[in-house]
Amino acid sequence: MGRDLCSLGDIAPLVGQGSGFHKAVPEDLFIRQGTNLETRWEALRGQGVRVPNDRFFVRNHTSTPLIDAMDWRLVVHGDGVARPRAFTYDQLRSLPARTIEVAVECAGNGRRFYATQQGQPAKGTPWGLGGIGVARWRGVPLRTVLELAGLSPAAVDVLPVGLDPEYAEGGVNLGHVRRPLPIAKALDDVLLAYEMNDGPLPPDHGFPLRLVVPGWVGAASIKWVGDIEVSTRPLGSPWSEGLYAGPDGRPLTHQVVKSAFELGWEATLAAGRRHVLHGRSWSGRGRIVRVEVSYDDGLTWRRARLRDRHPAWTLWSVAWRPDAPGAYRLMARATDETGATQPDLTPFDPNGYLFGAVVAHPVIVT
Ligand SMILES: Nc1nc2c(c(=O)[nH]1)N[C@H]1C(S)=C(S)[C@@H](COP(=O)(O)O)O[C@H]1N2
Ligand SMILES: [Mo]
Repeated sequence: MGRDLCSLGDIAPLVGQGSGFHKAVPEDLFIRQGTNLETRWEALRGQGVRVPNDRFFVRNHTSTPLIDAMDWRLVVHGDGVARPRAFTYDQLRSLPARTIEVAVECAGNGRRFYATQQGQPAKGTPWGLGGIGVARWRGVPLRTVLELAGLSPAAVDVLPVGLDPEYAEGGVNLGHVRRPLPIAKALDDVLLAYEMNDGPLPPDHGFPLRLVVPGWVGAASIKWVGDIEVSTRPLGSPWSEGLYAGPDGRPLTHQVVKSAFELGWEATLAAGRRHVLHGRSWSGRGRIVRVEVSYDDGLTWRRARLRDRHPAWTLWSVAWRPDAPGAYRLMARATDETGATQPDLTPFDPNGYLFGAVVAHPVIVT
């Protein structure tokens, strides 16, 4: 596995705030979800397209490792490359760079609504809608690195492995976080990122290097990558079989269409006043073309004004003047360029992945 070149013994997991994060975890920016941090949607109000690093969600299977970039290597090996080799941090940074602005979103984003809206709890982290962020990522195309290692035309799968501690579930050690990527996607638009929002990748987001796999479930975007196996035979891993697989057993790929209001849960609004509400909608399959909003539990819908149609997500706004005090439920429903629209119900998934139904966001009018 090339472990001689990137010894795990050199990596001291750093425990910040007692829970394995490196960044500060202020209550007004994050909701703690075990080893993960969910971004509060009210913390995105007034932000641009990109989510600042200090409020970007974190999904850690274990804890954030602190890695010395100078000791670190990216090892590319396997029967799918003719010239297995190790890259230093500086070598990677000197290769032609690419910059993309795309989302990383957890497959389980919205999981808790299987329970709260559909009455069927799914197992796993009960994310609201804050398991997503958009950043500017800069790095080397995975394709470049594979080609430098002498990629074989017979290669079918690529397996990036994380250097964070091994992950155990139900008493079973599943090893290091890793997930195979089909060669077609690996050669298409996958980035090996060393920068996030114009600075070095922060420890919690994969320093010194992570994959960014556009449009796909976040689990594909392996952080703290130290090793990439290239294979001429299909590869498997717990993160593609069972974990992050659909009810049909196939590894999850694209994300679904979702929408969220930049408002706190049960936010308070004054009656008899005009409010401009803001929100965002996104899809793993392309741009958002339409967003509609309902204030009457889905009886009537009106178009939202699309303010920034960024390919990663669309920022929108709507005006609302609630006349009477009371409890209301705001709904937003988006359609992407493939014609996919958010449904009223998401077919149940016992693992709680890909919840795409319209979310009813409670607000209190006083
Ligand atoms: N090595 C490693 N990579 C990982 C993970 C992890 O725990 N370890 N979590 C994955 C999951 S499930 C998601 S959703 C994204 C989250 O990326 P972020 O923490 O930068 O937001 O990282 C992915 N890459
Ligand atoms: Mo995830």
